[in-house]
Amino acid sequence: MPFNHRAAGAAAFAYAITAASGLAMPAQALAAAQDYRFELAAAPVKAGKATLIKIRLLHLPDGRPVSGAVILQTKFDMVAEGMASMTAPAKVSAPREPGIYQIATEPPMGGNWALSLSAKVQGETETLRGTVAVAVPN
Ligand SMILES: [Cu+2]
Repeated sequence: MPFNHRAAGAAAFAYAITAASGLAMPAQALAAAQDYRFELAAAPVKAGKATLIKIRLLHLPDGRPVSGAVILQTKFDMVAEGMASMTAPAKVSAPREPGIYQIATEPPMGGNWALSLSAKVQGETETLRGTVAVAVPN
């Protein structure tokens, strides 16, 4: 049945195009990432030494902290002060409080830093992304 075969192929192709452009995504999935926010829970203590940044992940519709998220990527830099090349390590360490994520770092200087994160939350298909302003004391 060559005709049916071709029709099925065309339909699959059309679906692939729509999915790639994002139009096939359910409205729920589009809203999901916007339902979350990363917030600073505790700032680093001092520049020039090993310190912890604590980040809280909030589910905005109910205001609850979200536990069990997997932090995929972190980036800690001074782009906000025009120092894009100044970065510091930002290593995820084991969480100790529900909904709080600990990032170990050692910023070489004080000032306005930004911590960018991406994370996966159970039950959400979209990857969450956020940037948190972090003031580092000298
Ligand atoms: Cu700097």
